[in-house]
Amino acid sequence: MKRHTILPVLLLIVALVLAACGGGQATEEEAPDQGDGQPPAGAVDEIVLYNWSEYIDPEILSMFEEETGIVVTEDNFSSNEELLAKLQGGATGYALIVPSDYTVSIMKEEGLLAKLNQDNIPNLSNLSEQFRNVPYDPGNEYCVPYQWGTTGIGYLSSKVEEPTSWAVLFDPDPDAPYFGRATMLDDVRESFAAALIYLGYDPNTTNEAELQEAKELLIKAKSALAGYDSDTYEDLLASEENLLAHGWNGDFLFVVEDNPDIAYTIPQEGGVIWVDNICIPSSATPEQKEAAEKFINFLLKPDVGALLSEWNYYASPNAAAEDILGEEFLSDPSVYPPPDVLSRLHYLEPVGEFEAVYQRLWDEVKAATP
Ligand code: N2P
Repeated sequence: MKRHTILPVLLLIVALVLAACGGGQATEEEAPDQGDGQPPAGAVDEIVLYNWSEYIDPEILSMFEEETGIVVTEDNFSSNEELLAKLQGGATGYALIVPSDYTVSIMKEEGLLAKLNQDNIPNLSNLSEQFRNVPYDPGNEYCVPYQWGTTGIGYLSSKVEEPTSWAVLFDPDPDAPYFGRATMLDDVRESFAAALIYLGYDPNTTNEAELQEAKELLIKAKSALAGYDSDTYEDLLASEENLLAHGWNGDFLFVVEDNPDIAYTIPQEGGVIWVDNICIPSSATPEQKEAAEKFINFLLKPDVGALLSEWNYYASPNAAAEDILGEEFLSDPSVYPPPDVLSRLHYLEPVGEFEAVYQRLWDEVKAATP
């Protein structure tokens, strides 16, 4: 073979070997034209992320801006229903949103999500296998799993005995120290799920009689509640204004630093498990979508995925990030529930027409005097 024919063949062999070596390993690929600190001409230089409160390390936004020149600003919601209503109402301007599993299904059905251009998201390969094929979005056609976690009870361990049953909320003892100093999530599906699970019913039930029973229980629980809260309940525990709260695991773990007395548990009857996802609304412009895909690809870098979970104390769907997170994090049972706990957890699912029934009953709960 002549020299000029050998070279391309050699290059091909090197390329094939490199490709083979890279198989199954963590990658940190960059989508086209990323990394020069400047958005390309005609591209947007600012996008809005519509997210749950305190759900991203601000450092991640700064790092992304430094790398791409794109500023990510945040707007916050407190529940899936608030996010859904906002999009259903025709809100524009959001490039990224973070719905939970069951809400992804609803949004897909209602045409509220844009399909991802996976060519712009090569770091998708860093996701763990199980998160490449979630039932509500097989193949990550619309969304990328962001964090996952559980819903249970946080409490001050030196003042309250470990709550082993949801009875602490649904059959509250007026003499208990937490009576009047407890909160429940201001979240229709989560609060109904807690009551339905306590009753031994399916948290996705569409049986009116079961829902009525759950409603009565939620009203009864109000006598022990200081209020409903999904945004500051962990701070109210940390300051010891409250002693017990229904909430999300990572939010409690986040404030252990401020008050080491805070503990988290999932009652014996079970709890909720959820996966939050980062997606692009169909109302995003092509330029916003391109910037949003850059951001999603950035989040999927192993080190960025690790930063996200380290800051949030939520479990990572990113296998490459988990390699960095290390054993201590991965073996924390409050973050990664052990198999016996996992077997008692339920995913929320869309309930179709019944969403309106849940909402009506929830409005009645909120308006009721216990
Ligand atoms: C973060 C809230 C977690 C979202 N503050 C629960 N789906």
